[in-house]
Amino acid sequence: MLSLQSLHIFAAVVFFLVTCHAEEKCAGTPGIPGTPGANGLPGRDGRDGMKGDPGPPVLTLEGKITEVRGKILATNGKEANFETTLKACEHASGSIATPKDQEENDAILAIVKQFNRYAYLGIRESDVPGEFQYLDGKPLNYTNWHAHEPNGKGGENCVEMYTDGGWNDKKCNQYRLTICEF
Ligand SMILES: [Ca+2]
Repeated sequence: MLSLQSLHIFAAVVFFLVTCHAEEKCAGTPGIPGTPGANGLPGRDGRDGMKGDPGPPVLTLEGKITEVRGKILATNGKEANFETTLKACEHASGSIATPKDQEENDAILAIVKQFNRYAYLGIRESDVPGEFQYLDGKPLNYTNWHAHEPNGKGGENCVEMYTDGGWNDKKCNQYRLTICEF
C-alpha cells in the first residue's frame, strides 16, 4: 500500500526517467562529442518510451531504481558532467545521490555496478583544499575514500564513486552515470 508521500516520490522518479527518454536532454551538452558507447544506451531507452502505457516503463526500471530506508535512488542510464547531473536531478524534483552512511553507499554502489560506470556524488570540495562537504556546505558525517584519496588538493573539486564503492576526488567535467535521490 502506497502512502501519499510514496506516490509523490514515485511520480517524480517516473517523471525523471520518462522525461529523459522523451527529450534526450540528460546526456550533457550537444557541443561536446560523446563516446559512441554512451550514445547507444539512450537509443534503447527511446523504444521503451514510445510504448506510452504505464506497464512497460515500470519494467524498464529494473536495475535503475533502488530504495534504502525510504530514500529512492534512480538512474536514467545517462552519463553527464557534474553540473548537468545536478540539473537533471533538480528537474525531476530530486537531488544528486549523496551517501550519508554505509547502507546508502551500498545502494548507490548497486546501481554503479549494474551499469559498470562511475557516478558523481553530492559532495564537493570546500574552500579549504582537500576538505570536502555536502552541497549545502555541511561537513561530511560519513566518508568512504578510496586508498590514497582525496589527492587533488584543490584541483579535483567533485567526487566520483568507483565500481568498488570507494570515493575519488575528480574534476567535475567528466561524463559519469547520473544517479538521483528522491
Ligand atoms: Ca583523486
